[in-house]
Amino acid sequence: MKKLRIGMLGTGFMARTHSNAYRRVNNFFNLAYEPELTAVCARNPATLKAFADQWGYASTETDWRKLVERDDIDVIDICLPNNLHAPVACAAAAAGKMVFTEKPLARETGEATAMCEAVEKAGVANMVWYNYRRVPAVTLAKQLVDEGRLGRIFHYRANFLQDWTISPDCPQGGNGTWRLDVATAGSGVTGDLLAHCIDTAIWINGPITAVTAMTETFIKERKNLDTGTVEKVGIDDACAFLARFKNGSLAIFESTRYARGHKALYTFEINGENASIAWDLHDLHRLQYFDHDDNSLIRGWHNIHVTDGDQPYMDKWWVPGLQIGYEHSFVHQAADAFEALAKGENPTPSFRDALETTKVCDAVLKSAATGQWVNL
Ligand code: SOE
Repeated sequence: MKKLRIGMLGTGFMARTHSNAYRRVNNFFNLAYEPELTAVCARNPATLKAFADQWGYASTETDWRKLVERDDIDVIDICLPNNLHAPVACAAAAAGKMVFTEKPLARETGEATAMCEAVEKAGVANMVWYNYRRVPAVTLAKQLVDEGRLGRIFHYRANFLQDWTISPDCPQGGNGTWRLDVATAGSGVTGDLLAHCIDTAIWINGPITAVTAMTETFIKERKNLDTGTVEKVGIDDACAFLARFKNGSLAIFESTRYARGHKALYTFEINGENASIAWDLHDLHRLQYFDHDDNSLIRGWHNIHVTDGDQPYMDKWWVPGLQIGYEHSFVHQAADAFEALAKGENPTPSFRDALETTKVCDAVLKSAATGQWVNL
């Protein structure tokens, strides 16, 4: 088995999800590659050591430039705040490393395009961790659409609702709360949450051609933990937009961090002429499916418990009826990436695939700022 030496950047929530995927993937999938946790890099030496010990990284670095230049690393995996994705990815590509990055690809289209050009010029494999594609029920939704079971698609509807920034005392800047600092994050819910919805939507239903959006920043000033001062908030706290797809269907997307009671409620529904599909992250192993061809006496919504070996990824896990969870979507993405590499293909979504999502996010923010429809 060929070793893939991983250089992880970051020690936060996403570094944990990716590290867990690397540690478990070969226990469940037969792959030609085996990741090796070679080094992890972060600025805080105490948390860095604790993370390296807990996850079994063989060495540590406190300067990302050193990690990127090391000869004993094959893959640079970026789990850093969004403003660091472009500089690290471009340097890693120039150093000949494969580059994986947590979503979104970048803060905006200019940076994202530079990242695509860097990996393509260097000829290195690249991937963005849009993990929800690899939730088995979501993969099954794509399979059903690709098989043509829905027929012509009319509607796509998606939400991503949270409630963790309602308090005015929640700061911007700092660990985790960098997501509220526009200079670091690029945008608010649009780049952080709607990016997931847009990635899934494009993957399942094809390109988005036009958007019209509104955004709101409910709390106008917050303390910035990096500077210690109270500063204007530049991110979108909530965003709703309408969209048109190339296939003629219409969409409505909504995201907010002010939906009291909702912690990470990602839902989507697709309505076609023959059938409809609905999915909910809080019940992620179930797919709701309505088929108009069912006998009218028993026609109704099927509540599919996606645990059968015939369903995507499930032959790799337990026995029918026993479900899996959030972390497995990352294990699946790692498995798919290593299978692609073994075939000499680039993993998906590639940087260029993810650039499309960034372009839609930028169009949404532009539309909200101008009050106009924006074509893509
Ligand atoms: C934000 O709270 C967040 O952690 C996102 O950054 C992730 O991408 C999403 O999957 C869950 O919510």
